[in-house]
Amino acid sequence: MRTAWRHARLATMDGDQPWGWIDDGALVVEGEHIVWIGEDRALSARPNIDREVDLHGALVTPGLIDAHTHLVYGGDRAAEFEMRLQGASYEQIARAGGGIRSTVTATRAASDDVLLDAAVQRARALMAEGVTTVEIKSGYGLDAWHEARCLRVARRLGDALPLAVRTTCLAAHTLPPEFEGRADAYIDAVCSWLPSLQREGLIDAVDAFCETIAFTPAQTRRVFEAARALGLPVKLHAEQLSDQGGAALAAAFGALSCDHLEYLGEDGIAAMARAGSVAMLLPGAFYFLRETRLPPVAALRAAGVPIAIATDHNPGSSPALSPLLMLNMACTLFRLTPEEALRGMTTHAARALGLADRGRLAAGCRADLAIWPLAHPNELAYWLGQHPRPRVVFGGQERVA
Ligand code: DI6
Ligand code: FE
Repeated sequence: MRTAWRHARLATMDGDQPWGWIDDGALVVEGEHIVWIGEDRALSARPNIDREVDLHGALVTPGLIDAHTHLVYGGDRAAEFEMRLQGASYEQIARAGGGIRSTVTATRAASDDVLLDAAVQRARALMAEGVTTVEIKSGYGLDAWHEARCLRVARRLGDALPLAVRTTCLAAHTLPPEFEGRADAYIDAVCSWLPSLQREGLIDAVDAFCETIAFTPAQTRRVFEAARALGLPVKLHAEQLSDQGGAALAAAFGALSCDHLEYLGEDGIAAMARAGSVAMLLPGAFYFLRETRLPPVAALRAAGVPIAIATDHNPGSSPALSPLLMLNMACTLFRLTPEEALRGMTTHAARALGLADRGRLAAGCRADLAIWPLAHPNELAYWLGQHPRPRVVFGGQERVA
């Protein structure tokens, strides 16, 4: 079955032209993939089209990719938000045993179905704004049983929804209370869980939180060595609250991405450029924690490091479920151009997940499409507080989000 989607204004995000623009374009989809894309007038020469859909000039982009989320967790942290407004800092709350640990308690107490239902609601909000692929990290279980359980919930979410799910093990997120004062022993435990998690098909990548309130570079390195021994790619929460040299360490392991990066220095940028790691900027966390130190966008651009944008959805530092709001914040707070922001949630986000078959509209790529009621793609980063609702096509199938 070959379907031609005709008369679209295509922001392919492929190639070097602005937006990869095609003014009156068409795509031919067979199964889950795009088999042809080009000017609509060149389509008439194509034989064997079974079905035609006229898009009447609608804007089509690649489906959005939210490549950094913590979507599976129990409870919320609204009370902690209130404490921060009464003067406590994110770090103070974490050091006092709140923060991530309070979400660990709530997550361990929640049943699989409760975790799944909540994650499905969140994922539907992302899909309603055009997300077709999401990355989901563990990191609120923090023991072998609960980490595996949260990753299984993430996999079940991918079965329950048309959305594609990639999973990342973030067991090295914070020290669980059982290991108080024994961080190295906890890292030993994390390394020992990875083989069975991989055997069960639960992890596509391995992440860690390298920070004064979490794990040291030496501990992070041990997690990365265990990942490398299994052939698993790594990524890192790096330089979010201070410069630990985490990005350079991750780059030395060929990291797919280094994420947050407000405190990234020149050595880290050079190491990322050499390794081809993506800089994953997370404006939701920057905003919600009222950070003032900006990620070094100009230096990243100058070094040719690809920049990606994600929601970082999590209950503590970014309870955001609007990818389009993140595009706006990437522009207003980090001064990305609207086109850079969209590349950050398409082409570069795909690269941050190690996926070559999506994030742009090209022959051979998945037919993951967002069809927008908008005149120009710069509007994706423009509207604030009320967002356009796209029609969404997941691997060739249009589904109501
Ligand atoms: N950095 C973050 O912004 C999230 N995790 C991390 O390592 C926050 C997680 C949380 O506060 O629950
Ligand atoms: Fe995160």
